[in-house]
Amino acid sequence: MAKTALNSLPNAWQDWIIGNLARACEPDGMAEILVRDGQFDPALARLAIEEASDGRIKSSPLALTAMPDIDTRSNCIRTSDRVVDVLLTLTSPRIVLLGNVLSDEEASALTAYCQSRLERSPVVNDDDGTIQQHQSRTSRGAFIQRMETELVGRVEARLAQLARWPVDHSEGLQIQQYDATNEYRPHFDWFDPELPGPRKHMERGGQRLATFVIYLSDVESGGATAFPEFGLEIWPKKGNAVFFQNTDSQHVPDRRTLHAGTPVVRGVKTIANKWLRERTY
Ligand SMILES: O=C(O)CCC(=O)C(=O)O
Repeated sequence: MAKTALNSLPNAWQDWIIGNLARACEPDGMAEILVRDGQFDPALARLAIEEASDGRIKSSPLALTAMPDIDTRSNCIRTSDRVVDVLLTLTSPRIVLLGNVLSDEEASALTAYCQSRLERSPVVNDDDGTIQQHQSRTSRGAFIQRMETELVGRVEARLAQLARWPVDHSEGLQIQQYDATNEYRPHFDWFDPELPGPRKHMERGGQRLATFVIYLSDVESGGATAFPEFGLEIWPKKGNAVFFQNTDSQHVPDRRTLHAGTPVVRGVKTIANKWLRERTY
């Protein structure tokens, strides 16, 4: 078999795979480390391990249906540059509230960076996929390119480690700012594959499997992220983030993930969205 996946990895990682296989390490755990610490594509990681084993192990079907998810086996997660708190977890649908994802300075710097670029936020048109203003979403927003600045790259690498999902399988950050009375009425983040407009957006990168909403500000009153199907409301706190899976493990949209940004009553709410895609985006 041509060892293309294995050979595409840096030599140090190739040696690491071969060494760990020789010590009979568990392939699933190895793949997890390759994705988390090496930032490799999950399918590439599995294939490289399979190639290095000379056919003794096979990629499990799970690798193909892998989902972004957060390791919530303890109350904190050590990423390479920050200790993040696990504040609340829900198993199904999968929702995790995280604390201390961004420092106060990082949240303020991201907000300041985008301030001059904010424009009325759009939604995707169901018929043709164009993005248009709509009364259901009254915030202002701005898109940031992936790795646009050192800070953006640092935050994206941290989110990738938390969700164990490669940076290149995600959209750039989308900043949203809500003044008093602004809101985003109940909606889904997943694209409806039955509708022509959203289907166009799936051509690049596939489905939006999971979402991070990162709170870049505190809000005096109002502005919760609400999940009306099961009565959950999450209050914005600067530096915190909520993560949720938009689909089941087979990437089928989950209607329980209906959610909203409820109207801000007093103060200004600023968030950064990060959508994690099925494939390279
Ligand atoms: O504002 C929020 O809390 C949620 C935002 C949201 O759902 C979105 O921008 O897609």
